[in-house]
Amino acid sequence: MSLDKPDVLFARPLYSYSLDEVAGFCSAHKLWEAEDENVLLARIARTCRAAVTRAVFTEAWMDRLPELGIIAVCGVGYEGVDVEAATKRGILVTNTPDVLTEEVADYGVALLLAAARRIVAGDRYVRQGRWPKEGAMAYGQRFHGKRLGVLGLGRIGMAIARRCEAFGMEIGYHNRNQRNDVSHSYFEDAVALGNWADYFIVITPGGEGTRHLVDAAVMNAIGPEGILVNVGRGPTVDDEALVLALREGRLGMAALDVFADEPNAPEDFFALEDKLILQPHQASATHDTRRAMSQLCMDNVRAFLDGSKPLTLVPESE
Ligand code: A2R
Repeated sequence: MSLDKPDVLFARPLYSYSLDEVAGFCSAHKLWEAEDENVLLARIARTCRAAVTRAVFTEAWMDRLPELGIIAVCGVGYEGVDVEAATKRGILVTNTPDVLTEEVADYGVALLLAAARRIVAGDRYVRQGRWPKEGAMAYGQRFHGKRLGVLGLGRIGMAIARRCEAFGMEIGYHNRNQRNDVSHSYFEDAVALGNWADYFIVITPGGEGTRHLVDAAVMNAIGPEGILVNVGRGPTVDDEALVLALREGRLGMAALDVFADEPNAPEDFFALEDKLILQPHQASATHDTRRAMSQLCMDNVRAFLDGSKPLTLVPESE
């Protein structure tokens, strides 16, 4: 420990510029830079009460840090931290909800619009010199006025729905629980929602509860004119089923910002140029929002170290 600064373990970097800006109050120990992870963990075992990560924090790390009292996740999804295991050890878990909601919603709508109106395909068409040779590009699909199915009508899902209502779209959704504060149509499962919807956006959390929730049956339900967008978590969509559904024309188009094995995307996706838009997980990636996420993450750490209740505990830690 440095003289007056508390030790904090950073399992993963915060977003690049932000460590000095938001973590100046602590003595930062960067696990990803350590020559030997075990040596670093042993050195701070008696003094480290707080840890920061972007997604994953293993039980092995928890075991190596017996004084740990908080794991602060920089992001809204925290399926990479076993909260039950943390709670058993008396460790609180926080995430960074709300500060990224509007950003992710903007991006989700942008992907849907880009797919429907063939904006990425259009860029390629001009660059490849196809316009003068082949004439007008194949038409896209109307966006405004369509039916949008939202899988996961939570904070971000609601922000997407608000935007799409402004486009004159009708909103339907599926959650495990029907909301009593909205008038949007509720569907009992993802297939029923897919059958109703023209376009379908996935914004559920990750973890076992949502793994392959969007399978071949849901893709068939969305249909040959339909568009599937995933801005939630990669494993929620069954990749192999998606490749087949797009190849066979059972699903019209898809746009993905998240993947099961990031930063790798399945090679089978690459050949599906005109039917599939691929993005490197950047729905919350603006300077403003990444700074706000980093700040909130460190505000949680600071509150804990000051003896106060962290600002945004995950529900299971409350
Ligand atoms: O199921 P409910 O009633 O708890 O509603 C939540 C829904 N949800 C699900 N819907 C269907 N099947 C499931 N197995 C399932 N699990 C959860 O997803 C809720 O409406 C929504 C999640 O909303 P929030 O908790 O408000 O999260 P937020 O901030 O909108 O972020 C969603 C996800 C993150 O977890 C990251 O993975 C990603 O967006 O960035």
